[in-house]
Amino acid sequence: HPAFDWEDPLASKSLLTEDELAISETAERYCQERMLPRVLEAYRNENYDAKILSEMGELGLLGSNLEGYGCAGVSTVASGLITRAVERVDSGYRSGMSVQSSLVMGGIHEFGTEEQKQKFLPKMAKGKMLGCFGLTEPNHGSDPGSMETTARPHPTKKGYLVLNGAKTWITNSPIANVLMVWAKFHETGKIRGFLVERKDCPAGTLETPAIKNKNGLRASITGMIQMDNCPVPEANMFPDVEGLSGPFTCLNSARYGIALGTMGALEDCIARTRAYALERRQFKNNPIAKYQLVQKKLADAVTDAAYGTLAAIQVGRLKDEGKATPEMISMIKRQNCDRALSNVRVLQEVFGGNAVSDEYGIGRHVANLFVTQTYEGQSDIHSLILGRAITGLQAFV
Ligand code: TGC
Ligand code: FAD
Repeated sequence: HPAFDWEDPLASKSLLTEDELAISETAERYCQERMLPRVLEAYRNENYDAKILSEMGELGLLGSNLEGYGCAGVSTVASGLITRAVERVDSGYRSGMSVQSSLVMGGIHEFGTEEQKQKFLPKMAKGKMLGCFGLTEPNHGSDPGSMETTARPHPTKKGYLVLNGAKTWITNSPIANVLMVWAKFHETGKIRGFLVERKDCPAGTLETPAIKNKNGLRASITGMIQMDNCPVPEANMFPDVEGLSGPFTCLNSARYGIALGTMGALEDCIARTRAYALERRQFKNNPIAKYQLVQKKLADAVTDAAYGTLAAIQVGRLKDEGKATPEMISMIKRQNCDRALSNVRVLQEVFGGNAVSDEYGIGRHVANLFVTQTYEGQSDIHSLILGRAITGLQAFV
């Protein structure tokens, strides 16, 4: 009978097409050869190298599942295999890519006018123009529907609106050329989406200070968006979408990417732990991998990585057939983030004191995976989304 493969225990590769396998290999090669050597320095010094996005653009990895406008048009599963390859190196690098690809390019592709698509997407696909997604505010995170940011007519300039308000914890905001900002529209009080171009904002109307000294996701760059009568042309507003379905549609894609992405981080921790446990010897010169308690930790982690991967592939297939529901995406985002975090916290124990050294990489993944469990809907919020779908009763308020 066939041999058991601890790196792909339930043969998930057998569910992939030849194209998907080739895309996954290209992404894994780039990430291991080009990204991995940079991550330790980036994480230590909180130093995000924006060149990474242009390198990914060269390889066609940005906005990869979008059709046209210089994008590759691959399957949802293939785009998830890219996020998995990136997150195997670091969740922060995956964050920078998810925001560019799923949230900003995905939003423009879904809701933009033809002119907006032509203007932004080809440059963004090459990583020559960088984007960020501003939904969360200092007083409104899990409940973005209560946001305070407003869009009102410009006091003097015809055809322009002004944005006022603040967004916080925004990945890529300090380096973004185009900022997708969600704000309440003056006439209706409904949430609308705006594409703010930094180059067109007069001094003092737009500030994007970095949030420094993070204790997770240090290889990504995070900041605020502060808008004080920030002008934006009416032509830069999404024409038809209003309400939370705009930002949440973008989030469906990004949350899918996180579900498969976090499996990459978990798999990297499994590989590192296995290698360490086979090498490290304690008590009668035995490798600690020989001890049952260590083996159980690996068995749990390998099982959760395999289950999480299969579930994400299934939801990706359904998404491409138009049969995925947002609740399915909540389920895999919540489960995969929770299981990845819970397992890596346990695997960390196998490294003993060495877990405390950043050279071993495991502590970095633990800190990062806490963030993945928190952003794009904290896990308890996804529990409530699922609970509402199961019972028909709303628990948020
Ligand atoms: P609710 O009544 O549930 O819905 C309001 C409107 O939105 C629609 N909708 C969706 N549409 C598409 N996809 C989804 N997943 C959708 N979920 C909801 C819904 O149909 C309705 O439409 P309409 O036309 O009837 O108005 O709204 P609520 O205010 O009760 O929402 C509650 C809750 C908890 C579900 C929601 O607010 C939530 O998910 N909160 C979590 C917030 C969140 O995820 N923030 C993410 C910020 S971005 C980010 O974190 C990026 S990190 C990126 C990185 O670095 O990788
Ligand atoms: P809160 O909403 O204050 O929640 C705090 C706790 O209370 C959570 O555990 C939550 O589950 C719980 N809670 C809240 N309401 C309920 C309830 N009704 N019932 C039960 N429990 C509840 N946002 C963006 O818009 N764009 C980005 O690019 C972005 N990038 C980010 C990058 C990083 C590094 C981080 C840390 C965050 C980022 N975020 C971004 C913000 C992120 O989406 C929010 O942090 C997240 O949605 C949670 O909101 P909050 O931090 O305000 O927590």
